Amino acid sequence: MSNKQIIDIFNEIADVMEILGEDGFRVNSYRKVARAIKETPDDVAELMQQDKLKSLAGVGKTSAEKISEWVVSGKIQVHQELLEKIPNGLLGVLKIPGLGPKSVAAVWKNLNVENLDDLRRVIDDKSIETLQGFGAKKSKTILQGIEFLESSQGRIQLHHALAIAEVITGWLRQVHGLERIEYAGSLRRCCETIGDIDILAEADEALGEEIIQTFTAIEGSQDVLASGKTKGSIRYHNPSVCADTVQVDLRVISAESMGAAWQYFTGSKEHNVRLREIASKKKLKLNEYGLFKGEKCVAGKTEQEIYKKLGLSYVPPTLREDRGEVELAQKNKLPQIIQQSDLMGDMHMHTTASDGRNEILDMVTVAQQLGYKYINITDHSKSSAIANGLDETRLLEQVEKVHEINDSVKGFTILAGSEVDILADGTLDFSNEVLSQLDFVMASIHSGMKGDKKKNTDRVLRAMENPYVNCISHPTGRLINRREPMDLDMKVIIEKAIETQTALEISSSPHRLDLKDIHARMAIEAGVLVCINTDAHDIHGLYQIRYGIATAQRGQVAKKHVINAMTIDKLKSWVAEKREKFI
Ligand code: DGT
Ligand code: CA
Ligand code: CA
Ligand code: ZN
Repeated sequence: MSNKQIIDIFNEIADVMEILGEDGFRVNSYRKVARAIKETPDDVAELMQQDKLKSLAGVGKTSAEKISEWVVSGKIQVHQELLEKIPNGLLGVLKIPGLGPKSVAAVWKNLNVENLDDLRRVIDDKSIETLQGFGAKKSKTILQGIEFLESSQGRIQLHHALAIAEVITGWLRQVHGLERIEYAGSLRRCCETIGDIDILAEADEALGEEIIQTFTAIEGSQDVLASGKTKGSIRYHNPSVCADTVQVDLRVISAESMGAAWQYFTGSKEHNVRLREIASKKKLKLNEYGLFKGEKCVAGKTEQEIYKKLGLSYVPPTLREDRGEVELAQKNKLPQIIQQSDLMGDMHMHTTASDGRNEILDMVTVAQQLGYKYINITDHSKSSAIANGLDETRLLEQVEKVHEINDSVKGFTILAGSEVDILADGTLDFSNEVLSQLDFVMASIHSGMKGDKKKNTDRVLRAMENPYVNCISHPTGRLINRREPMDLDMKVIIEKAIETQTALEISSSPHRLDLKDIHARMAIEAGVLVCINTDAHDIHGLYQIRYGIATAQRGQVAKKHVINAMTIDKLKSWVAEKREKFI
């Protein structure tokens, strides 16, 4: 059982209650609990055992009882009873973007719509348009929503969203008079997946229509969902850019409001709610047009002046999730989050020796362009046979080669490492004698991830106990939108990481982002060092470090928490220390 299941159940309870027209306050209390569970790195089953459920925001006695009921029985009676009250297929109708519980209730009660097929039927025969608030336009949007739901899995990965956003902003720059163009929403906050892409264009109001028309005419604009003077919205799909289909919203904003709009549309919604509360305590009003005292706009041109007038230090977008950043900003105590320029090296990458596509020297060249002072070469070990993993002989040959190349490159260090497989019992693919010849060892699980929590966790613990293992790479093994994380006891792993002086990786691969933000935060708060790496398989992969940095920032990671932000000398003595302590 995982937190995700209980989050879904609580949200479903709220949705069904809303469809049934129940009290909004109670509906929201369920949503709050779902959100609190989503935000916590802790396992709810464990929180229950430790009698700590009520430490979650919004969880009182009743919700705690419901969570316990689920942990014990795998069910919640209220949930079951609610599901009895609506047709099965109605939950599918609820998943359509833009169709909230109130609309679902309307089509169900008035037109007997019980599932997606029924919904299609009332759209086709236009009977939906007879309902109050459901014109031809809304009907069309719903139909597109159904198609969208059927054609894509919904949220797309960060790097795909970024690729699309870059093409669109590039296209829009052709409009003469457009001053500035920026990303907002979850893309700017660098969330791991993106629901829709939000873009803001700063321009004179008179240019609005031209900008929106240019936007909706872009190649790949499959459907125009909205097209007005200041706002346009399209469904974008262009296979030559990316296989995903995604909604893109563009808003044209005047210079006076640009900061306010950028702040508002960057979100998150939860962060914005907190800001508006602070504004109202100061007898001010905050919206997407500016910060107002009565009718007078007191800030709006820049985000900085808005935060300042609210008495907050500027909150970087990656922190805007209402995870404590507002309180810290009030006290001027925001963490100095890690920047890409703080990194001194990348500790995880592959070359042609295993499944990489470039040579060691190619990787060095790009690493130097990125401003690094060192890299660690980590090809796969022999158990990863499909990845052409190195056996002992090939590894030791590579070590020699790395040392040779290292001697020929000035002012830069190439370390000889390995991404050694953690075997089923937690031992490693190479003997300690072989590992002792390496400079920095990354250890990973690549197979058998389905085991139970205890077994998985013990496997990682045992690997960390090896004196030569310096970092566990992509610790949970998840693949975003493709593979669930391994069931692991992250708390125990973190404790062992401290005890054994082992770092945990934040993999920058946009498919992984592993550790993820909340786990990274949990690790650094406990005192574990993290290592932000790309796991690059070619020179281009090295540039994906931006996603790892963003994930680390979202976890409030600072420079002092990052092993590869250390100088090479410090890094080497850190490795030596573990060996001295445990051999
Ligand atoms: P997404 O698209 O699901 O990945 O997530 P976002 O955060 O991009 O959400 P989106 O596109 O619905 O809205 C963009 C931002 O606009 C959001 O982060 C905050 C702001 N916003 C949207 N709706 C509301 C709202 O009802 N209240 C407040 N305070 N802000 C909102
Ligand atoms: Ca969005
Ligand atoms: Ca949006
Ligand atoms: Zn790797």
